[in-house]
Amino acid sequence: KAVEDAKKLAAYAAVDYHVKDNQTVGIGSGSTIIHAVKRLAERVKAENLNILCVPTSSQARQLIHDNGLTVVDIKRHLEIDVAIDGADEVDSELNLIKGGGGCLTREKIVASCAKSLVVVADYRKDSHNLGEQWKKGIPIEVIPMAYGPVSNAIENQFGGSADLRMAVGKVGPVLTDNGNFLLDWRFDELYDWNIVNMTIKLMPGVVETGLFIDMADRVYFGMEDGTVKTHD
Ligand code: DER
Repeated sequence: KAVEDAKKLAAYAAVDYHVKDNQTVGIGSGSTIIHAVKRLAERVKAENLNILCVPTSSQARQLIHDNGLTVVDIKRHLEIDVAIDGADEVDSELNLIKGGGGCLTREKIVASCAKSLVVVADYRKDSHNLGEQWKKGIPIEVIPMAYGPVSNAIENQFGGSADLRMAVGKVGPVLTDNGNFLLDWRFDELYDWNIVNMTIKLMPGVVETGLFIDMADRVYFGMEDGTVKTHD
């Protein structure tokens, strides 16, 4: 309950502060964003706002549609005013681990096209260093054929273990919206995440990493005591 309330607090604060009339808004994936979309729909209705929404996943597309908001395709809306998204963990430099929901590639694409990226999260994501609270590793999207070589390359270069993400509702590995596999790399020491991100990105077969380095402009944390903490 406390966590859900915290997600809602962060989401409402972000939408109320950042969304203005006649904007194109990138909509992230996960559970916190659900509150943001509900708040956005409330404001659109109450204030008769003209808002276009760019989804970052099939979940986001459905969420936008189910809330009566307008879905648009990024290829015709390259200028995104603000992207609002969740995160699995945030460090003191606003580096993010994303991809717990498996949507990191489209999330990063939309975020890269946005004038600003605003993250909404509950207090469990507020860390000093990556890995303090998020123990499921850094998600990496790979083309299916490459999951073995990439897992090997990461483990040989950086240690830890990079494991294929298996589906729950279906036998076999998770398939992303792009038809790819996901590795979750559980690292066991701290690194210069910018170097790690660039190194892994260059490994043949890697589509995208869940390391969002120097991308977030502001994070809204919903706190346990009912306050909202922002970090720029
Ligand atoms: O997968 C992602 O990056 C999502 O943004 C997700 O991890 C955030 O999840 P939550 O809002 O359900 O915590």
